[in-house]
Amino acid sequence: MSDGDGVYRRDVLKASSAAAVALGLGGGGYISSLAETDDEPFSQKDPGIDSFVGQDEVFKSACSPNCRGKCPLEVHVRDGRVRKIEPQVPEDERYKRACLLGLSHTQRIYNPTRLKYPMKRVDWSPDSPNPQGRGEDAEFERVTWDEALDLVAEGMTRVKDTYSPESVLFHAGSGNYGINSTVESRLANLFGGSTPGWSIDANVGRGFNRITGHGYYLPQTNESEDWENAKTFIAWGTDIFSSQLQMDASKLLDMKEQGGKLVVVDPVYTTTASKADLWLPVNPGKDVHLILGMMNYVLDMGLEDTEFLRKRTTAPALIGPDGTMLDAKGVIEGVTESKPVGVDEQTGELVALEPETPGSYVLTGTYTVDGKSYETALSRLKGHVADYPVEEMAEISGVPAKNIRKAARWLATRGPGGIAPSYAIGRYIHGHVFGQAYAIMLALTGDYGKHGNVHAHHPLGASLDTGGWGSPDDAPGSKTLYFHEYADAMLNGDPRQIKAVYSIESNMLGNQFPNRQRHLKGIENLDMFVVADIHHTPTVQQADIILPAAHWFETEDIVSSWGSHPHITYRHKVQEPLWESRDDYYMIRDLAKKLGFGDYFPEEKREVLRTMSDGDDRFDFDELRERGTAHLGTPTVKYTGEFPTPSGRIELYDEDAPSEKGVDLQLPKPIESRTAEDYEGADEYPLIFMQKHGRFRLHSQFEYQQWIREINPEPQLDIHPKDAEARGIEDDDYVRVHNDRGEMVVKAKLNDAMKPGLVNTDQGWWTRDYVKGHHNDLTHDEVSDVGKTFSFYDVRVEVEPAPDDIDTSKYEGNQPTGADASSAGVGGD
Ligand SMILES: Nc1nc2c(c(=O)[nH]1)N[C@H]1C(S)=C(S)[C@@H](COP(=O)(O)OP(=O)(O)OC[C@H]3O[C@@H](n4cnc5c(=O)[nH]c(N)nc54)[C@H](O)[C@@H]3O)O[C@H]1N2
Ligand SMILES: Nc1nc2c(c(=O)[nH]1)N[C@H]1C(S)=C(S)[C@@H](COP(=O)(O)OP(=O)(O)OC[C@H]3O[C@@H](n4cnc5c(=O)[nH]c(N)nc54)[C@H](O)[C@@H]3O)O[C@H]1N2
Ligand code: SF4
Ligand SMILES: [Mo]
Repeated sequence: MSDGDGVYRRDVLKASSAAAVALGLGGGGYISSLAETDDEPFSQKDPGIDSFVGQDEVFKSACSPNCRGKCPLEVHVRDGRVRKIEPQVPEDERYKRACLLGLSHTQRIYNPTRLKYPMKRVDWSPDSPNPQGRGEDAEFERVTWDEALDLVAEGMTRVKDTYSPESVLFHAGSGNYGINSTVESRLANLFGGSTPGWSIDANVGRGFNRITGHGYYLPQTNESEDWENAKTFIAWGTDIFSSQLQMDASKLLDMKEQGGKLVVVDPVYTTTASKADLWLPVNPGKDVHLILGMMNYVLDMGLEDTEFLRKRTTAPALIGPDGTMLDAKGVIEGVTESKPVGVDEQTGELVALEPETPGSYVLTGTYTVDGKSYETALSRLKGHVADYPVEEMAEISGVPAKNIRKAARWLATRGPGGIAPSYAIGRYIHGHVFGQAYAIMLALTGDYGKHGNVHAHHPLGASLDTGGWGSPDDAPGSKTLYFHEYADAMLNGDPRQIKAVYSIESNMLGNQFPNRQRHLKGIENLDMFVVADIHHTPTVQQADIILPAAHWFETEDIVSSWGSHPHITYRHKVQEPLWESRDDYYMIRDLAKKLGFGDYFPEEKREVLRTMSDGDDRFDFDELRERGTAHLGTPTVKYTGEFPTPSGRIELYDEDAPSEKGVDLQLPKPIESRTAEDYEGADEYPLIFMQKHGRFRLHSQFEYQQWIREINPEPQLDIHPKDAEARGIEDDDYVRVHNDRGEMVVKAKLNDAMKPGLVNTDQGWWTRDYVKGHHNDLTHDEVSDVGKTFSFYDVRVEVEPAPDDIDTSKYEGNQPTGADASSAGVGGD
């Protein structure tokens, strides 16, 4: 039953208005500590196991951190309090989902780390920023919303007048997939500020794009409901059962039940590897060697899909001695546009290669045209991969030769399938070369455009098309600043000086950015740092102005399912924002008013949601509100048409390829940085350090969740027993992990699933969770010319027993919340 407001009421016995929820109704350990009332403490019984049947108001909402879930939820409210969360059945029922994190929002919404009031650093003002007052010991005082936004507007205007409008950066992270980052961009465009470009997760996709025209983040792939049709699924550097656990992982099991083979390429024996038919334990950073070995085998054995190569790739295209492709324009009469040229097998004549056109084109060989010798792109590729024989690649990659052959044979001969890389390979600095290489490998095996094909470990999902709402026609517009440019922009004015930052949905100094100390220095150079967040994160602690954002259940929104299922979800407001927190929309609207752009932001957010929806003809706004989700009709099978490349075909040979570190990349060649054996610092820092995306947190969100802490109480360093023994380290010892940038102290966990030489600490922990330091004190912010992506895992460290005098008292005794949750007092209590 619906009340017409999209809110479902199931047998409401105790009808209670959601709006009536406020402090002190109920209570609980958390809320009573925050409520500043003398209400009776809430029953200590876990609210999750209460019986609710027939007593709840049920609201439709969504969980939306940057995982691949974006799970539609049903939120149960009783007596004015959120009691229980359940998965909501979306339009396509096969995508019903939710993990423990999403089901634990009862703990998040009443958590003591929530920010409660707008705050100002006591020694900061727009004309006297006192940057030295920032940091761990910064003190804050409560201000009204009006005062806070006045100060922000004044700070922005000052920076605009003193430097330029672009010196104000409107930053957004990946904390929430509602509309508010678009709302923030609208203000940025009106103001003429800087807006963020992503230098995270983009590496592999960039390489893939050079060959197929698709991809920036991971390229599109068939919807996961189709994965069961794969005959061979190579999960390449992805622990799907940890990082896509909510839904897509189960599709691998469906595939196995249908007889498909699961191959896992990972230096770690992960949960996903434990389900594999074949595990290839590659050495970190050697993926390009490995895939070149596989290509070598496929071409050597003649297993390539010749029909596909002729119809959809540039395999038959003639390449000249100087590396340029022969152009049909000027060579073949009547052709007026640039096109690659092939040779007809039957007639021996030159033909222009049209997209999506089969023909009896010659695939290999050398031809003379106008006295010059040309060879086909496939011949070039064959010649190239001949330099990467299987046995040699086995030696380098650490994968037995027979298993390299087996994986390649399965992929090439068992029918449709594919390679599903993750972002991990892109966390090595030249990871784009892998993107280039596997795009070509899947062209050899003909794995594009069919049921059962796979190109990434998650599909792209469905996003609301916000039209041009983020950039009004009459706005001066904004300038992109890539994440990897932030530190230099703040410190050195390169490529332009940044002096103020307004940040939403990001924990940039607590997890998002590598080389934390350098970014902290950058922040020191700002005149104003404004952070809006739900929780008191390490980034919030560095702010001059703190703006408390509403929890997701306290906002109305439309949630896109980036990287996930094919629906968008309507988020109904379950309760009013607690304390003085606010939906970011209203903060930005009021700030816009103070900056003179008030007319551009309607009073009510729903009006904006409606306007955006009206511009997207794939769904109806009112139906979406009523139903909760809308399937946007994305096609299940991808890559069925012409490729968006100059030739309309997959370009096996990249004529205009960039070169990097002196290596030209017309065809994929391994380039390494810190994983190379001869890397300069390899002796001093012999271990590769990664920070896996573990199942216990979503980046740094849910760090404070008590249920999770009970099973995963503190950060740890996964280290192979041999590496530990060589350093005199035993299980559960505290260790110092260090390199030339910084250090951290964590508990060691001996783990023989790790490849020796590789250590790991799951990302997502806040500074307060470490005994000392932070994982991003060890990472660097270098990017490659082509990949332009932070290489979080291309990092070397050394590990030693921690000094005797470290203070580990926060983890002594049985403290399920682990680190000192109660010290998060800045929220205003
Ligand atoms: N639970 C949970 N899920 C998440 C996230 C989260 O924080 N928590 N984050 C989300 C986001 S934004 C992202 S980008 C994705 C990330 O998801 P992934 O990209 O899958 O995650 P990673 O943890 O970086 O790495 C996956 C695997 O790569 C392996 N690996 C490391 N080095 C190498 C190598 O050199 N070669 C190969 N072949 N494998 C290697 C690791 O051992 C690991 O098992 O996950 C998303 N999902
Ligand atoms: N060392 C290392 N660092 C990494 C990675 C790694 O592999 N290794 N992975 C990187 C990757 S792939 C990614 S995608 C990034 C993710 O980095 P971030 O984008 O910073 O992601 P989160 O940690 O989820 O932080 C989001 C913040 O937004 C807040 N938030 C949530 N909803 C809202 C809202 O509605 N309004 C406001 N104002 N705030 C809100 C949350 O409370 C949280 O503090 O981290 C990167 N950092
Ligand atoms: S954290 Fe991700 S997988 Fe878990 S419930 Fe939320 S959206 Fe779904
Ligand atoms: Mo990510």
